[in-house]
Amino acid sequence: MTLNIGVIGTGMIGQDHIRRCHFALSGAQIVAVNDINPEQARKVVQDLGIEAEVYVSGHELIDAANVDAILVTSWGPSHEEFVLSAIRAGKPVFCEKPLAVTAQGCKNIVEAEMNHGKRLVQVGFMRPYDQGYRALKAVIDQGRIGEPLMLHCAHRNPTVADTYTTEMAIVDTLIHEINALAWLLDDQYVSAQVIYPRKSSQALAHLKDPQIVLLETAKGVRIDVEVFVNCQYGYDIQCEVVGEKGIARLPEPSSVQTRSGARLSTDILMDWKERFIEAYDVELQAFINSVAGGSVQGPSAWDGYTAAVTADACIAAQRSGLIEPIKLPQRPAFYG
Ligand code: NAD
Ligand code: ISE
Repeated sequence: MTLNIGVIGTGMIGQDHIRRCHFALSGAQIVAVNDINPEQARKVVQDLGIEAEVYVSGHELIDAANVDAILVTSWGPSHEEFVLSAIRAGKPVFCEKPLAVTAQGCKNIVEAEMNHGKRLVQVGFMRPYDQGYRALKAVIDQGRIGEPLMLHCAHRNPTVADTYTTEMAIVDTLIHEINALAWLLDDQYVSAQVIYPRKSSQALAHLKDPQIVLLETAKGVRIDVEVFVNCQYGYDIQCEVVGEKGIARLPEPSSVQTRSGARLSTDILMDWKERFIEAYDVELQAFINSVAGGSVQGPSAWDGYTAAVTADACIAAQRSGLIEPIKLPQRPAFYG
């Protein structure tokens, strides 16, 4: 059976997910799209050559009889209303990060889903689907480096848009580490601190860049994440786990090594879409398969909620300069 998907938000990642669900993955097709800018939605449908109906309202798309499942790839502030609407319609929904822009918004979704009585929501945290992160987790889980003690991580973008703010370093960028590192360590955060190194001259006046976020976990692991979104040289994700008996590093993306002109070199990717292209494929194929199998799995609304609570503490730490506590509520049995 083919899953009929409706997509809300036809910007950068919306277009990429439409292409992958319709052409690259199996078991699904895109039958409906919506964007607050309908011209853009029409153009995307035309450019990709797909036969999808363009809806002027995201809510009408959700309620359409031929739409079995929804992808929410619109701007973050609109996610909550569309996910709640999908839950009301009883339809599975894959929502790009962030699940909602406030912890309360995520909580509203958790409560609606629990009231519905069955999981419907998967959040677009793709790093747990990345081969490199999975291999790193296997090394940790097999005890090959002993108990993890410290993590040194970096999330670097070459540049960002002028609209990118100091808080977005947390809610747009660090949010991936917040989710992935808790999963990697099977641990949860208890405190956060943010410190600001010397500011890069490449960053706009309003933006503090780079930033170092220090997280502490319940087991006492100390994590430093450098968020540097004007690093110029590439899109670079680093993660080194220091254990009691050894060190494990996230593998670099595979790339041809060249020896030429007295240099040994490999290219560094510039685009996040390329860096995690396989992980996006695997996460969305998993969503399609789990919907077909009758139960949504993968990163849950609860994971979206706890990431938002952690992000709130990081933003408080950005503003206070202090170590801020992170109080995560008990995971309900509903979320396993
Ligand atoms: P974008 O600005 O390129 O696209 C967003 C689209 O949503 C735009 O076309 C906009 O017109 C549309 N939109 C906004 N409000 C809407 C509404 N109320 N109803 C319908 N459409 C609306 O942004 P993007 O880079 O594609 O990001 C979209 C979302 O995906 C963001 O939440 C972002 O954080 C997330 N994202 C996730 C990843 C990842 O690695 N998982 C990567 C990029 C973006
Ligand atoms: C973007 O919004 C993402 O989610 C990418 O995965 C991320 O790494 C990038 O830095 C963000 O801008």
